[in-house]
Amino acid sequence: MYFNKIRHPSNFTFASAYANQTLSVGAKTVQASVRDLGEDVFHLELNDAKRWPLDARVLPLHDDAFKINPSQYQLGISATGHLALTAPDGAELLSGVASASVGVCGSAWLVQFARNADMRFFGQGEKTTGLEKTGKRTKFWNADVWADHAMHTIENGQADPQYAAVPYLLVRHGTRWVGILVDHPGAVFMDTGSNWFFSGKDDQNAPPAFWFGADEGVPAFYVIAGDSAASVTQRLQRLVGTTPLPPLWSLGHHQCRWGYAGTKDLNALDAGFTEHEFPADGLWLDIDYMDRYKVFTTSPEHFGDLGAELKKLQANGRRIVPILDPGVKVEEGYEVAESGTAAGIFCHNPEGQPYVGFVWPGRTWFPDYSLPEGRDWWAKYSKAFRESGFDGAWLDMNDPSTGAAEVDDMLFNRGTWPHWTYHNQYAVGMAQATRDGFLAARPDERPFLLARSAYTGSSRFTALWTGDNHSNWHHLRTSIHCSMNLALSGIPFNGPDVPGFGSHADKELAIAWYKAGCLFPFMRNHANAGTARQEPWVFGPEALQVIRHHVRLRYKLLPYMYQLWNDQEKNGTAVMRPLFHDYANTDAMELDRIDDQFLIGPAILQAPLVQQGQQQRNVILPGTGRWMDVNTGDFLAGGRGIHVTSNTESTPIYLKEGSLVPMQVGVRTTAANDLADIELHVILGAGSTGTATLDYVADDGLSYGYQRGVRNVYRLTASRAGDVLTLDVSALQTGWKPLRLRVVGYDSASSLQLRVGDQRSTLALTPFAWNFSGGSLAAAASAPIDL
Ligand code: NBV
Repeated sequence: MYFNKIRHPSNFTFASAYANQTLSVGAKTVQASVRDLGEDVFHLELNDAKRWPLDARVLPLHDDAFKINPSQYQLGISATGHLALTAPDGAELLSGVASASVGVCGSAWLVQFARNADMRFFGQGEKTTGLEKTGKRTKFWNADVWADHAMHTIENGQADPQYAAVPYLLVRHGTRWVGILVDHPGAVFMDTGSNWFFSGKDDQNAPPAFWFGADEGVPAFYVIAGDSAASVTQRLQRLVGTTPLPPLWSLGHHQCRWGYAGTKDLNALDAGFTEHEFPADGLWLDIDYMDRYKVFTTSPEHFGDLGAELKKLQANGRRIVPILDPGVKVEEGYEVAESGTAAGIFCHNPEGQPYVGFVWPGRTWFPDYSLPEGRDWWAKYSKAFRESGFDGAWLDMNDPSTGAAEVDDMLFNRGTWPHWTYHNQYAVGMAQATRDGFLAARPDERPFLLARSAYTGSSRFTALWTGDNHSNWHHLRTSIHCSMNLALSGIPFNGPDVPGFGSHADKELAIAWYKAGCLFPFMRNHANAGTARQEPWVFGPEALQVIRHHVRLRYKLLPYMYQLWNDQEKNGTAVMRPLFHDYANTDAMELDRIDDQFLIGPAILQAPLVQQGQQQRNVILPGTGRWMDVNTGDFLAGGRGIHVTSNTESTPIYLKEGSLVPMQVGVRTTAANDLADIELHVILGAGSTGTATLDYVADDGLSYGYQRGVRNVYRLTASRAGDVLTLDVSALQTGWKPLRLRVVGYDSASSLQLRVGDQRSTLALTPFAWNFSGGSLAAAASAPIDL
């Protein structure tokens, strides 16, 4: 696979006429159908059994999810073969390049739209190429990054493609937004105006355009139109499938390292986190926990009584998450290899033999997850793995990584599908099968999986980490826009290795990365074998204090984060997102150029310091409302930029006025939590005239009880007059244990008028100060209220 060459429109023949769902392309024809799915979501597909005999899309997307409103926009092909997306006011939002919008070149196909000066591009899944994707040429092909790219390009964040392929483009056109999801599992290419011609010189003859296409396979794509990035992103997520509500523990802090091998390491970590009063849920095991790297085994050297040893750790609140690699060691007598052979579920090579690659155990065979029976086979082992006591699974090397062996020789569907058909989907099949196994073992427990590779729709089954990054400042900055673009592309549950996998992290970087990363959707400390240790306590007492404080903050904010995951499951709303997701650009404020600030849900804005030695920065406060600076308690007018200085202890964080932020009680020193016992922080400053509302959802954070009504939902509405806060509480659902809450006010709030149903009472708010992020924050709290 060439990563640096993509097909060029010059070699394509373009459609010149369209009638009766048939496009004339040169002397030939292809079938073209446009479907309006509702809610301004469209699907366009071309068919020609000779050119594109294979349709390898195995994971159906939710085409039927858009029945609420009829479309206002229109996607159509004119009689001259011109493809256009038209807005309700008649404006062409996407306009095919004149006489050259849909083209073919043998089995390759390409779609080309005119590119206007006011278009900007985002999304593209997992890339390290910056927040904005304008002027880029790229491929979507799951890479085994450290094996496929040169190390210096990886260290500098220049390696493209990465591990996950999500061929999605989010286009801003003035005040409107369009999402284009290429519905194609093969190697999709895109050019968003790179003007790349020869030796980097501009192609002067080319009309300004952007294009996408693929080398072979049925051409198809979705178009989603709307007035905001948020509404397009929500519909994309509903289309590809929303992320199921994760178990609460998976949102905590995780500790990993290549080298943690068994009970001895796990016990030492458990003791370390306990000793340092540092909350941590997940303790992870890398490849050494296996018996000679054989998947679904454990090493007798590193475990005694596995079940009992795991239970002891679990009793202390730890969850154990080992790695699973798909490659199965070729070895006589190894039960997994023999049963896979007997079931005939290993991928073939072109000679009809099991395909052999090279992973940790040496020669390996690869389960063919494209086969339902291949997935069932893997699910059976995953079930046993879960039953042995492990809590989650970490799915690595699923790009798939085959060492020195050419991946193209790995065929799917009993040798009948060429490699390109399923390469990008391989990780999805593995995740789907593992999840099935976990659910078979514990039908009433939400599984947690973390995968390295992914494709469209994978967030239905697994979270994603962004693979082998480096402990350097560049990767810290990159992690912000990479995670945001993943969320915009339908993979919201993601995060990087903190404070970097390869290279050695030093104290300054570790502190900065923990502060910047403490609210990312997924948070795991992980390091490469041979690098300097990077457990949170190795950087000295000052670093430990700051790092621990921000991890405790993450735990304190878990009830808030949990609301965001409920919203994700229900509505597809992104969790971590760029400012332009929630706020429109203005001429004075180009929010879509801000790549080092982010929102965690609607209420939290973070603007971390991500340059070495940096002590001050500009911060954009978007929107027309005010933001509370958590380090001073000041309510600051939005719609402007401010200059802030910071220090080692703190990171700039702002809470949006008009928010209700549920938090755990007090300072969190362990991973224990209870969503029915919270503080409700009312972010309304003096002089506020608005209201703050939240439908607070609470359940056990682990089971599927919430789907059977075993949960509570309270509608909370707060307002402020002078120094008096008012809070209305009404129960929308009461299927779980009743809520206990303490109301916390700011900016001299001194009393609370509480209305619960018909009952009214007045409570005093007692002043106290707490440390949100390094500074002392003046607040006032009520006594506990039992609902
Ligand atoms: O299993 C070892 C590593 C793992 O620690 C890392 O997180 C994965 O991305 N794994 C890759 C294989 C080795 C890569 C050099």
